[in-house]
Amino acid sequence: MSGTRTVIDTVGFSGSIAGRPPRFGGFTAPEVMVRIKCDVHGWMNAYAGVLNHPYFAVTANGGAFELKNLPAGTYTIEAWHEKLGTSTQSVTIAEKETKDVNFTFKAAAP
Ligand SMILES: [Cu+2]
Repeated sequence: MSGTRTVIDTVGFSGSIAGRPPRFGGFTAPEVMVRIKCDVHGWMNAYAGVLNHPYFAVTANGGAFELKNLPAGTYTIEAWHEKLGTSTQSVTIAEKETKDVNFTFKAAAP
């Protein structure tokens, strides 16, 4: 689950250009992350995480996140940042237990 793949490479996705049919056929398998970009405007892009479970979160402004209602078990939690890459941690959680997991990303020196 590392790196990114650009799945949508046509403006047909938005239907913004007449006569160009959409080429996007949907997601068929879990994948993190899929880059979505615009062929017309180079600065327009987004990322989508395609998962087959409900245990994911987008961080708040301060970086906090919550994964609620995880069944007891051992999990690999992966944090992803579009410029800083990924970081993983293993966590074992019991029924109704709450645990803190912290990720630190270091930006490259300018
Ligand atoms: Cu655009």
